[in-house]
This record gives sequence, structure tokens and C-alpha cells, in this order.
Amino acid sequence: MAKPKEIIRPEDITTCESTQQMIAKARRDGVELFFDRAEAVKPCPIGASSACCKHCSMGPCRISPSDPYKHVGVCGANIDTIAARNFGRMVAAGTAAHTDHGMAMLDLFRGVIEGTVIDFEIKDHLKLFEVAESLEIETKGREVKEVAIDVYRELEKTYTQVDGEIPLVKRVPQKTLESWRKEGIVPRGAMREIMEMMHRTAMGVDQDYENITKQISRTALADGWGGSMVSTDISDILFGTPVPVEVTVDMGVLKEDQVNIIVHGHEPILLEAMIISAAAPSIKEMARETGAKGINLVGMCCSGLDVLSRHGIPHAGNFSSTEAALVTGAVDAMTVDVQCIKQDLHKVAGCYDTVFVTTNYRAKIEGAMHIELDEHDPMNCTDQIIIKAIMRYKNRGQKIEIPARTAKGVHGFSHEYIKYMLGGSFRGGYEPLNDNIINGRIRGVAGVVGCTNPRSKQDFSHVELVKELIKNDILVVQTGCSQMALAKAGLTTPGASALAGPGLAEVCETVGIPPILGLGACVDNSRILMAVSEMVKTGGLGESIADLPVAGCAPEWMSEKAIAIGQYFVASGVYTVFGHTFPITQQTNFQELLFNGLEEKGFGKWGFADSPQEMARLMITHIDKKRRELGIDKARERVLMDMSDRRSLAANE
Ligand code: SF4
Ligand code: MSK
Repeated sequence: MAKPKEIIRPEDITTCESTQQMIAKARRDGVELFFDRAEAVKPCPIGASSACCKHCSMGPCRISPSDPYKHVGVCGANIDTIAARNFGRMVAAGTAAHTDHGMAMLDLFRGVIEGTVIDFEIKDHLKLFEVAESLEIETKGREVKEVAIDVYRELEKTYTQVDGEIPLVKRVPQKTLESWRKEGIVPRGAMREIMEMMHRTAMGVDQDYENITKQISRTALADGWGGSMVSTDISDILFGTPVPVEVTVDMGVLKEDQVNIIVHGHEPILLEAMIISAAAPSIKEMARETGAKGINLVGMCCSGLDVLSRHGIPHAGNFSSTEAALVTGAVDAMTVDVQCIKQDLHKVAGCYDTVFVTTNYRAKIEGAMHIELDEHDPMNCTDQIIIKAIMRYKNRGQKIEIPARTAKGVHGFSHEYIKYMLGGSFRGGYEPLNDNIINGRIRGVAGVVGCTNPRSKQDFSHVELVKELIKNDILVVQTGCSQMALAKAGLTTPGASALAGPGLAEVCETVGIPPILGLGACVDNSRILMAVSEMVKTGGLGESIADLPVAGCAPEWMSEKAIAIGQYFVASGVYTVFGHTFPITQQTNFQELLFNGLEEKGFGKWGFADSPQEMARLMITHIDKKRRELGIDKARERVLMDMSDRRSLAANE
């Protein structure tokens, strides 16, 4: 076990009380968690500044971040080339993760259409037809299957198209699209963009940081408006578009008297299949025979977020709590698929006799049990896992300690539902949102998303930042582990309006929504792109996404996927702030380009801050700047002084 120099108190590591309790238990049990290793293994300062290159065997070459232009690599690559290449490869990896996930969803969709996958079906016909129409596919008088085949063929181009523009850019506001065309960054298929990104960042190819940055943007856009968007659309078509539902979260959702199975990862098919298996009478009977009151399916990380709003499945916690949940001893099985699965989950599970199963051929863990999920017979895998979990329940020898904490919240706000809830069934649309931004009741909209990271106090920055934003009348939309941080803090309920500024509170109370809207998994950031696109198309807030009073933030990010997401938001026109660290050397040309130069070209830009208060200040300052440029800053001043006007909002809506 790696020994941290000093034992850090659990309350200094995380604000999640359940995780604190389990850190203390793990220490008593002698079990090492990733929090311990984060303390013991300090990050390399040169790597953290992205000032090293190992792209060939003339190196690795290291540049001093404190004097970055003093030296160059053996080949002559300077700090801007080295940092831009490293950044580009992070974007390529993040884009590959989302687009490969999307491709898997598309494979499943094709299987359903061809009839080779029989356990799933096209559940949401309305969404299928809406997607078809957005791709300019004829729907009138046509059969569902005919439309589905055409949708499949169009969406496949998102990956394979070698030239021209991918089909989903039809959804991009015209002026934003024009700015991409001018810069030459409208994406082709993701396979082509990722391939070119990797080629251009190899030794001795593209050595102009500005030119590399164009391909970085193009690759990231192939993710946000391509692979990620396909993944979200197909999930909705096959499993249903989420609608708001009350869900219970936090580790208290584990039940001492039930067979607890945690599903962790990113692809919804695993948990969807698990739900079908767990409902089978023979399986239920088998569980009952062991004395268990039932089978308790629980989500974690993004798999859980994907299905919590479709099925009301409880959620135990985010990325930083996955090991901690095992420390309860109450988890009979943890099953995983792809992305954000720590290798040591297998080891921690072993300490508590928990059955740990990998299920995806792309993601095995050395020594771990692997039961492959085949979409043609998914329940063969999930039945086996549940039976193993029931056996573990029957023979539970561990002393169990389940944290008592739970919180309830409302989740499942797709961009379609936001349209409906704001406008009502007869006049669904984004006009009420835009109107309330124009009149100043809502100051702007912020996306707060992304991971947790053991190098930041878990959940702290997410919760403090969001509280500060809603206090300042900024409506917050969320995805990923950030959404779960706010859910555990009990702030995803309409009652959270009590913490909002007066204008935002009034709008939320009138409509009956929380000021913090959870949109789903990290791949569902595409829903936020669709929402900002709708805001532009609705009118009154400028002509491109870059004109909107909006901002984004990933306060505790850790994954390359987060960098890809950040870059597609920046290239789409959104000011995007990252917290705790940023993979760049300060005061270099590449940093200047990302943090200022891109905005001058009509895109968004990157920002960085350490504290949630500073993140909020940067985002609010940007939103106010956009309000000034739109000429709507005066409206807000008037509204803030006009209490009776605010009170009449309900009557006017
Ligand atoms: Fe060094 Fe250049 Fe090789 Fe990178 S590509 S390792 S900077 S010689
Ligand atoms: S799981 S990418 S830690 S959001 Fe999507 Fe959470 Fe970040 Fe993984």
C-alpha cells in the first residue's frame, strides 16, 4: 500500500459524507483507495504543464515550464508545438471515446432495424421522426422502419464520411457554421478527423500551433456535433427520451436486505439488459429463496445517469465514490463496461468478496472475471451476473456498513423537455427562456459538467460554483459526475429555488422546475449544444452561439473526454472554464491562442481558475459582457429594481 506522508482527514478529501465514512472504514480495513495514491503520487510538474514530448525516440524531451522558450526538443519542436500536439492528442482520445460509444449505439440500432437484435426495439417513434426531419429525411406517410433505415445511413456518415460536412451540422446556427467554414474546421467523419489529428501530431508533421489548433477544433466538433450527438439520439430512440422523474441518490440506496448490484460505466445497454433480467420471475424467485427481499439495481457514474431518468433507478454516486461503494461490503456485484473504470476496482472488490465483472470486449481488467455482453443475446450475460450476485448475497460473510445518507432530486431534463416545460404543450419553444433572459430575470445560462478528481476535494467546487451561479440568477444545466454532486447535496429539487436570486427563483417557481437541470451522462453534453442552438434560432439573443450570455465549466475534470468536450464548446462559441489544473504552459503563444485568440476569431475561449468563487466570477463577468454586447444589460438593472414586475410574472406566463 502506497503510504501518504500524512494521513489526510476524510472531510478534507471529499464533501460527500458517505464517501468520508467509507474512506474511514477502508483505512480501518487496510484497503487502499485512489485518494491514498493521489496523496502519495505527486503529479510531475513538467507533465502537468504539458511541457514534455515522447513522440519519438530522440526524446523524451522536456522543456522547463518556468522558462519555456529557452530550449526546444531534439527535433527543434518548441513549447507551442509540443503543448498543442499533446492537447490535440487528448482531444483525439476523448473524441474517440465518445464516438466509439456512439458507434456502438449505432451498431445496436442497425441490429434492431435488421431484426438481428430482438430484445430491444425502437421505443421513441417521435424522437426518430424528429431526428429524421433534422437530417432532412422525408417522414410523411412513411413506415417507421423505412425512416429508421434512412436515419441509420445518414448517421453512419458521422463516422465514415471522408469529405464534405457531416449531416448533423444542419443543426448548427447559420452564423456559427459560417465561422467554422471560414476557418476550415467543419468536421468530416470522426474517423477521418481523429486519424488526421494523430497523423499531424506525429514527429515531424504539423509544427505550427495555430494550424494544429484548427485540427483540434475540427476533431472536437466531430465529437460534439457528431459521435456524442449520435449516441444521445440513438439512446433516446431505442430506450426513450428522458422526462423528469424523482430519483433517490447517494450510498444509502444500497439495501442490507436485498441483493445489491451496481452497474458502472457508460453504455446504457448493460443496465437496460440488467433491468430485464432482474424482472424475470425465475430470477426474483431465486433471490427470494436466499432470504433477500429483492434485487436492488443501482447505477453509478454515467451509466447510472443515463438510465436514472428513464427508469427511476437509484444512483449511488459519482466517479470518486466507485471504490468507496465497494467498501460498504453490501455490494453483491459490480459490473462495468467502458470508460472511467479504475483498474483497482477489481482489487477493492476482492477485499470485500464482491463479484466484479467486466462485460465489454474493449475493456477487460487483468485478473477480473469477464462475461461478455453480446447485444444479440444480452440477457445471457446479465442473467449470469445476477445469479452470481444472488450467490454472494447468500454467502455474505462481510460485516456490512451502509452510509445512511440519501437525497431525492428531479432529473431527466432533455432539451426537448426544456422546450415543452417552458412553453407548455401548445406553444412549446425556447421563447419564454429567451424572453426571461432578455428581460433580465434570468441573467444567463451556465453548463456545469464533468468529472470529480482525487486531486480536488470531491464535489466541493461543483456545489459551491453552482450555488454561486444560481444566487446570481444564472440557470444551471448539468451532466455527468457534476450532476450527481449536486444531486447528493440535495439541490436538484424545485426547493433549491430558495438559494436562487430573485429573478431566477421567480421563473423556476412559476414553471415548477429546479434552478439546476440535470441532462444526463457526460456524452449527453450534446443536449446542451442543442439547447444553445435552439436559443439562437429562437431569436433575440444574437445570431451565433458566441453571442449568447452563456458559459460552461468543468471544475474538477480529469478525463481526456473532458478536454474534447471543452474544446467542442469553445469551438461552438462558449466560454469554458476548467478548474484545478489545465494542461498547458503559462505565458506561451498556444495558451494565448486558447484563452484569447480563438474568441477574436468569433469562437468561444478557454478560462481557468482554482477556486469555485473565481470560476463563478469569470463566468458571470463573461455573461454580463455578452448581455452588454446584446444591449440587454439595462433591462436587467430595471428588473432588479422592479419587485411588482417580478410578482406579475406568474400572471403573464
Ligand atoms: Fe523530442 Fe521532437 Fe521527438 Fe518530441 S518529436 S520526443 S520533441 S525529438
Ligand atoms: S463518468 S468522464 S468522470 S463526468 Fe462520464 Fe464522470 Fe468524467 Fe467519467
